[in-house]
Amino acid sequence: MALVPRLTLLLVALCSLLAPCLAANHVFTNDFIVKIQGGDNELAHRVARRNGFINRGPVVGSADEFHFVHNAIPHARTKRSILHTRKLKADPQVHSAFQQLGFRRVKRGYKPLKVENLVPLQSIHSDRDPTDPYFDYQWYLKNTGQNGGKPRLDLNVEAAWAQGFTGRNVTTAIMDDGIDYMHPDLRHNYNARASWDFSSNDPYPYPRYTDDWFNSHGTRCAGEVSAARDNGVCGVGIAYDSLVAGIRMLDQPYMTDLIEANSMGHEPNLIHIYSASWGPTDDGKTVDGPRNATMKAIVRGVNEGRNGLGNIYVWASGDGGEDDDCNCDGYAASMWTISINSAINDGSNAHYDESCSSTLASTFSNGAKDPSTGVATTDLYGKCTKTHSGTSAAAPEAAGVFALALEANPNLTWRDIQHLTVLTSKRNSLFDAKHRYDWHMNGVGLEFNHLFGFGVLDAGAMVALARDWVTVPPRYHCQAGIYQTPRKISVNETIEIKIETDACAWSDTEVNYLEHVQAVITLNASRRGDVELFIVSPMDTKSMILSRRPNDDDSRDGFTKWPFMTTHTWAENPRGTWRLMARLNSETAEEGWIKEWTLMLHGTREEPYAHLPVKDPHSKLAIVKKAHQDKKI
Ligand SMILES: *[C@@H]1O[C@H](CO)[C@@H](O)[C@H](O)[C@H]1NC(C)=O
Ligand SMILES: *[C@@H]1O[C@H](CO)[C@@H](O)[C@H](O)[C@H]1NC(C)=O
Ligand SMILES: *[C@@H]1O[C@H](CO)[C@@H](O)[C@H](O)[C@H]1NC(C)=O
Ligand SMILES: *[C@@H]1O[C@H](CO)[C@@H](O)[C@H](O)[C@H]1NC(C)=O
Ligand SMILES: *[C@@H]1O[C@H](CO)[C@@H](O)[C@H](O)[C@H]1NC(C)=O
Ligand SMILES: [Ca+2]
Ligand SMILES: [Ca+2]
Repeated sequence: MALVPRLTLLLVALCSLLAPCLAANHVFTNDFIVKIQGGDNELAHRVARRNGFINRGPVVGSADEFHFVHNAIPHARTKRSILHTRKLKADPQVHSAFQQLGFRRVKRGYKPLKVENLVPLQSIHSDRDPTDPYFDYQWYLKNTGQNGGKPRLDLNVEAAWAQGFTGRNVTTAIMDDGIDYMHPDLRHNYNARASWDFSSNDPYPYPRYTDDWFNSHGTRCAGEVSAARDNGVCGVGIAYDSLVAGIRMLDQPYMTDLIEANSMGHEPNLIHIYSASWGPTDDGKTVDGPRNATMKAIVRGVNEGRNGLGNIYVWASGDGGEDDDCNCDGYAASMWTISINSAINDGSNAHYDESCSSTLASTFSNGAKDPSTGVATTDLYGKCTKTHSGTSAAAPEAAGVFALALEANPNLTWRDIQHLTVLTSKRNSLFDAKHRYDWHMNGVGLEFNHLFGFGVLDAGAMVALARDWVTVPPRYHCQAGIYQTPRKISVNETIEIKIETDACAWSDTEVNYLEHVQAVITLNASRRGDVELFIVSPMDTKSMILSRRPNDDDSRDGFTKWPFMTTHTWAENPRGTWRLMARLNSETAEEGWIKEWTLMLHGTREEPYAHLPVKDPHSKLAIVKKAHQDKKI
């Protein structure tokens, strides 16, 4: 498998593109990544001490890079500390020293909703329902139509519990603003060994108090995954016998690459799933993603974490609403994260939902107005809430469902989890409130939607298929083609560029069954936000890889080797002609240039589901297998 070189290539691509966004308004922190010749921790301590620094230890996943801090430098300043850096670099044992930039990462949907006169619910207890007082408010677990919701539009968790799976021995890390680990609904499921506080460098990721309870986000997410059952407190977690770890990393003045990398690489053999409900600012004009060290940590997590099976990174797709596009968020758009959008209790998308072709599936979150349709879960200081919200609330639900699947089959790899998600998510009654994005069928019969990915997670179906699962064949990375002649884009005219590919047939990176597809694109435009991009697969599946972003008025940076990703062509055969379509959607005259398009195909050479038994002839598995059989010969 030619894994390493290709991954490195993508790494370089993503980082070089970030250079432009780092050009303006720098903030420099008191954190340095220092590379030490022949690095060991003892030597690093000595080097740090003789230069007036403290060595905080090795950078996760690196043998010779260390995290240094200096006592005399403020946490954030606008100037580079040239003298300190120069002193370090003059040390004969120091190979390189980089002062860490500070940047913004925001929680998704932390804003508390006003709670007014919650309507008391009718009791819906059946014998097997949990007895927890808030269970009736957890419509996303069991939707009986309470508060105007659609009956059976839920995560179907009771069907997974009924098969005996409750998340035992699976740990989910909540990367956030801390966890109230003394909460009576969480403390018995708290995994202290796998927890850490990167915001203040200690083992206790307890949330910092503020009057407005701003730091309640992580605690609320934790309860969705792992609140205890039948204990008379709050509600119940989706995987109520699983463990949660707290990784506190959002509560310091600025984010750094080091904090993100250390968080995403923390205890990768103790932690199975990492859940993130934050990202670059959702202002509809930011284009940003993981920096160098973080990218390395993610790649290492999926390749080496969980003793080689790969960590599962679950990502909230974003709260920027229809004016943002989650393919401009390098975390959500990554192949190595599972990006989760949300639907509300009637099946429509929430007003804050972003759309993009990299979203894999959806769970549930709060609706626009009715406070009793929020997400009920644990809250700070032993309390409960009914109003957790945003795609923030959606990502931990997915983490909980994946914890159930991992208990059902601990051998699942990070890719198996994505395949299971594709095959068991349901359209149910999800729809676009504004009727812009319909459901479409891809070339092998899988239904997808630009807002919801492959639909809403179904815990019962996922666990059942996980039990029978046979690990998918090896993954290959095929660079299918590269287009490099500048092409002008104008208003009211769609240009089309073609790449014809044999998908690396007869080479050692042949891909016959797709997983992710990336269109790595360099372009500029007089107004970046007016550019719309689509790719069409040889099986005629059209993905919108960039939608119009009215607030993005960039005219300088454009996109530099940005990896736009689509999941919509999953399981298709990639051989044939791929088309890239570009246009500027504007009232006024604009112009732009597509400068480069590299088509990257990721998937398997062998049929991925050949060894799986088909139990239900109407299942998506049956449909895809039949499509694969029909296309053979
Ligand atoms: C990030 O990685 C790229 C490619 O390896 C390198 O050119 C660049 O200098 C790195 N940036 C930092 C800040 O280390
Ligand atoms: C639970 O997980 C630990 C660590 O991954 C493992 O060593 C142990 O065997 C597991 N126990 C069970 C009962 O699966
Ligand atoms: C996991 O893999 C091991 C070794 O390949 C095998 O013995 C075990 O039965 C598998 N467990 C499940 C649940 O598939
Ligand atoms: C975009 O690139 C083209 C070709 O390199 C150049 O002529 C044009 O001035 C650039 N436009 C903008 C808006 O930067
Ligand atoms: C593009 O077409 C729309 C609708 O036909 C029109 O209103 C707009 O003025 C056109 N834009 C330009 C720059 O010609
Ligand atoms: Ca409880
Ligand atoms: Ca966003």
